[in-house]
Amino acid sequence: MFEEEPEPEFEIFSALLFNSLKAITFMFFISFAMINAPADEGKVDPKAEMMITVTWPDDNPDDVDTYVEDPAGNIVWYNQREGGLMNLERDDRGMFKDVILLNGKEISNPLNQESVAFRGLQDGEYVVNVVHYIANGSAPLPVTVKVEKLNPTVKVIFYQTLQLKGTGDEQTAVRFTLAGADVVNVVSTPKSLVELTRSSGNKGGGGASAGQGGQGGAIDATTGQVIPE
Ligand SMILES: [Ca+2]
Ligand SMILES: [Ca+2]
Repeated sequence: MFEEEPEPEFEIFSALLFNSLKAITFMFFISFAMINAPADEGKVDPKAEMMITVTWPDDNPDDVDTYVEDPAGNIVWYNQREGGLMNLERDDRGMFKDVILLNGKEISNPLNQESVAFRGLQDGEYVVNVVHYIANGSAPLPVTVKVEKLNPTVKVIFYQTLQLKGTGDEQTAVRFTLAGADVVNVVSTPKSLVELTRSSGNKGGGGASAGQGGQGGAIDATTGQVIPE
């Protein structure tokens, strides 16, 4: 009979332990849910060191192209989406193919945005150009270019809106030089990258992946069309 005395104490202890475990499990799931929620929304490459974002007004049918050159001379553009440590995440062509299927219904996505992510950084000068590949209206098109260095904290290096003046217009938004952790010499001295991709070597090649008619040859500055070689 007397041996049974310790039991209530043990029961209280085990009940406490069980409740604490429940609480810990609950808190674990809550924190896990909180960690997951923003990650789903942003879809930013978690390994990116730098991000260049080019946007133009929602629902605008114009096609703007982003060209970025790294210090080694690699250029990313719609026909060459990867180069060095850079990656053009998406070639936005205005309204073209901006349609998603939702419950069997076609919904058009108003967004006009292209972005280039850097998986790593290299010392030297980068050049960021935007090209008015296809213009539909007569008015200048406002195109906003944002350059961010993401680590260790987000630092906006450049944020400005340019006016593209029509099909074939190529503008240098910004040139900047990386020197270790520093960003120096942020300027916008024009440098054509379209010309470089169309001339020697023609890194773009056949153009099968892009389907935008980039078959090499020079680009006609007034029409924006590629002149066949
Ligand atoms: Ca484009
Ligand atoms: Ca679009």
